[in-house]
Amino acid sequence: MKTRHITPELRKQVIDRAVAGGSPEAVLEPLLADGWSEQEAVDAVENITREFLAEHARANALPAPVRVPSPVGLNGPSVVQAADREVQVLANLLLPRIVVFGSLLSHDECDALIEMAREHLARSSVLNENTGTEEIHEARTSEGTYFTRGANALLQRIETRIAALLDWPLENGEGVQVLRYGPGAQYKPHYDYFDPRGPGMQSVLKRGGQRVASVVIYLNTPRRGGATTFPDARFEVAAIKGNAVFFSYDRPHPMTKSLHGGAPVLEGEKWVATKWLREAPHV
Ligand code: PD2
Ligand code: ZN
Repeated sequence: MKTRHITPELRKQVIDRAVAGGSPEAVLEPLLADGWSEQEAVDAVENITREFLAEHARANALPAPVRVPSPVGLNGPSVVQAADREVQVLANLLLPRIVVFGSLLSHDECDALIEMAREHLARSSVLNENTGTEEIHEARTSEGTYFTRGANALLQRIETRIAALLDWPLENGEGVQVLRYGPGAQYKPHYDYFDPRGPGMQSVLKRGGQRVASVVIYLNTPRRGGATTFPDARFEVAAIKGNAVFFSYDRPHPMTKSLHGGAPVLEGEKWVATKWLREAPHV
């Protein structure tokens, strides 16, 4: 779409009004008074605010925000159609951005994923951001395995469903990781994005850019413990078979408040499937 050229003076008027907290009408007014159509003015204000936020972020040494999956708005539908399945929206938080989904997978699908993963489990590793290599670490005491995207019909169906639910391209998803936490096992609070300053990160980022969102799907209901915690929000999501927690982070920075962990399993075991979404196609 071709956008109409804006003079620096008009641009400044729009920014000043937006920064002063003006209403949408007040922010559009200088453009409308200059003879712009409403659609031209709305498009221009969107562009100006995006550029202004990016400039502000650069000036304050913050990474600029990027687009992230945004599955549901506030007070929207309680049930959404995600390709072949109806999924419930159980909770919705803006900061950190979290959506809790009910019944993303059927119980049979959960059982099938566990059986697929069981024979391939190995102690989970953590990415060393200095070297870019995976290492065993006491912060993550689960066992897990990773399936390439589209590895079989079940994964294809689940990945298609998640892509529809999040309205995010299937190709931008990493493969599914299945984790098993035995009694006492946990995943201490961490961020899922990659620290772009890490010297080993360039090769990771080359394959689809940053991670921008995560979906953790509960494949069973542990008898006690094993919630997914968000310490900055003092919030936790109970692990219930078939349900899932989605969270997004629009830049690799703690200001997203996306710090999260898997609390220790106190009784029984806990199985999850994690899907990470990248900015661009993950190869
Ligand atoms: O198992 C969890 O609840 C959990 C918590 C934090 C999983 C992950 N992170 C992850 O797979 O990144
Ligand atoms: Zn995580």
